Amino acid sequence: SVNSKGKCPVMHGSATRFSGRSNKDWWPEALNVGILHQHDARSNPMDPDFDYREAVKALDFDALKADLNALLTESQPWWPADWGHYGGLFIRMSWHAAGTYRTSDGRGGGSTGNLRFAPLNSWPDNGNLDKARRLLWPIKKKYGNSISWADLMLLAGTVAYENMGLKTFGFGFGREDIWAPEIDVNWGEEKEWLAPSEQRYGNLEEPDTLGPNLAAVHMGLIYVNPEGVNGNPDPARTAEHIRVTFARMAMNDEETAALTAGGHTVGKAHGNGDAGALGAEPEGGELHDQGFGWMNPNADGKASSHVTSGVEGAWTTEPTKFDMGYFDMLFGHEWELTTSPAGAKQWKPVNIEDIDMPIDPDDGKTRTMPVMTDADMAMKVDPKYRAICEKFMADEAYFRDTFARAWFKLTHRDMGPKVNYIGPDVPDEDLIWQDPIPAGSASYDVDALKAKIAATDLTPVEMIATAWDSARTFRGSDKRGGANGARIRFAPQRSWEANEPEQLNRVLSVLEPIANAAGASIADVIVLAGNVGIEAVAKAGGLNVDVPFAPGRGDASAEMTDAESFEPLEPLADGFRNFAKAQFAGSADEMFLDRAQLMGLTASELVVLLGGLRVIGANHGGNKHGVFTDREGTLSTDYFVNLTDMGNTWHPVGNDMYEIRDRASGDVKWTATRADLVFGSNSILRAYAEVYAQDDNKQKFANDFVQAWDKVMMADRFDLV
Ligand code: HEB
Repeated sequence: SVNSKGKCPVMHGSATRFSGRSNKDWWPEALNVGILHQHDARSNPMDPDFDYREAVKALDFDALKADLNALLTESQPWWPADWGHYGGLFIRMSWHAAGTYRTSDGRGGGSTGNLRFAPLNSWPDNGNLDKARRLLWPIKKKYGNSISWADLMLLAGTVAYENMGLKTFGFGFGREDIWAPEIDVNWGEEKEWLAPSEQRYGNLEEPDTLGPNLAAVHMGLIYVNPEGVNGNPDPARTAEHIRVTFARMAMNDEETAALTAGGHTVGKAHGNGDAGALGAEPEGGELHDQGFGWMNPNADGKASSHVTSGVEGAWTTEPTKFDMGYFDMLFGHEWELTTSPAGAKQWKPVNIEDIDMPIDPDDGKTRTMPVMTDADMAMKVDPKYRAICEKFMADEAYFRDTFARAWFKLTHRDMGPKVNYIGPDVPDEDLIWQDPIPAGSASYDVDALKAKIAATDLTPVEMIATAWDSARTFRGSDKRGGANGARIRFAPQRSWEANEPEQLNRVLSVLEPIANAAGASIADVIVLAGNVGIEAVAKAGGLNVDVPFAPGRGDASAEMTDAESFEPLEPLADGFRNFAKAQFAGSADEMFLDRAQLMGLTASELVVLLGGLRVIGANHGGNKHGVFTDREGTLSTDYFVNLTDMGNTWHPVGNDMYEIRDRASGDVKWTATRADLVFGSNSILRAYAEVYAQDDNKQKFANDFVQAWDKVMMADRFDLV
């Protein structure tokens, strides 16, 4: 084993393979500040000026698609294709790449190429998808930097569908690869693959009690257990779990039924053998396995010997065609429980005509038994899914269109606005889940507008807070939210407690007429007013700053806004404004870090912004926690100077609140929350706080603050890149 020190002649002076005990082992409660510093220039092998979005524009799209189409039917001896066609396998890869997306935090999804890395490359549910990537490798190799793995993995399934007879809704390129697994995604707490579902539900009988941010019923699964809840077949119960897990991926009942039916219209399940005999998953394999996992010692070079999920069989009579065969099979037969050769619980038809049976994947002749998983049976047994399937059966064109749209949404949901899609197959139609924003004017007089804003009776804090609230919803995970579109004017954002609705109404009532008169968008004016506020408070501190501004944001309308889909973007806490909607015991600092990561900030950006916003007085509702200064309203380094001053002492006073007292007199000078004191207690964050407390860094502080502010204001300006 790799941990047997005795065998190794090299002294383990460095932490190469086993690292000894890590800080995380010694201090499991410490914040994982490293989530702010992933995917940096040193892990990325591309040249510093490499821009994937530019590179992919130069791709020969037709040639790539022609090569993919050819590959689909070029069966390789090391992984023979079912019926000589890899379509099903590629589609399952695309679906599993995209299907980790969850609306709650926007994390997961197919836009990063993370299926190449652990844990996803080795999740039990992703069995044999390593084969799909190795099949694609010659194409990746050939087209090189102009096609990312992330794009290729989603394109492969999409081309497969076209090849099998579906008119797809389109395809957008533009997903840039990461080079190491993400460390910010919580995939669950369990210590064992496929641990019983109870471990992630408050109450397994109530599927919405699935843990926050999770969208699968087991550790290591994309959605539900194909054999039933905890492996106990019961389609009605499975249906309830499908509903919750798919909703967490932004899919409604109709999209869910379309995806399940359209997904299993092609391909087959693999369980014709001993699942227990399979070798290690890719990440756990031997050196000489070369990252190839789940080796099947009983493989005899036949497709029909593959073992993946353990479920065995095809769902339709012609599994290499996109047709209505899934419905014919499911609704045209009665089904009974059976067990696959690998021991999986599955359903088989009570009676079936020979001619309706799928043929053997190798010999193309022998008839085989079709299959339904418990999840497929759910489509028939659950009354809502059943009604939807009946509608599909009565109207094939409707089914095809609904499926094509749901597939497009599945594979593009985490790419952000439509301006991020590249290539010839980008559909024209705007879709509500893309959070559409019309282009705004960039040709108005910015300086004149600034002067008008400055002449209003709005205070700097009102302007700064409103700009911040408008921009801070941005999350890099799925590129949603942000100031563009000025959706802060609409439900649900207008009434979020985090946005101080009364103050917001007043600020908007002043800014809206100014925007209209100038021909600028309200979205632009909200940000510009924030900049006016920042320049005012900097000037008050004798600091010289010029806050950059790029006009051209647009204003969305309420009709372009799916209010419900914005609910997960509500800030339940915002450490930058020392706000928490409710008391989340002991976790204000964690929520702060999470928000900073979603906003795409580095640790030093987080620190400089926080310290500046505190002394400006931008706290929610004007609360005074953490306002470590006696000249509130002035941009200064006072927050850091006072945070690090040993003339003070720090005292918990209950409810996660603290007092900062003068060490000599004992007088209370300030109050604070965990979202303040973490910057003095966490050794990494403190190191940055010290930088900004230094006497020589006052101007650096101002510059860095403005730069970080601008980064937040610009985070969603995909229209400019
Ligand atoms: Fe699926 C396959 C389950 C959904 C697509 N799936 C499969 C399998 C299973 C399942 C178990 C088998 C695997 C092997 O190989 O063995 N799914 C499932 C579930 C669900 C699903 C439970 C939930 C409901 N799918 C889905 C979706 C899609 C799909 C949504 C798309 C859209 N799948 C699929 C495919 C396949 C599968 C295509 C085939 C693969 C091959 O052929 O290889």
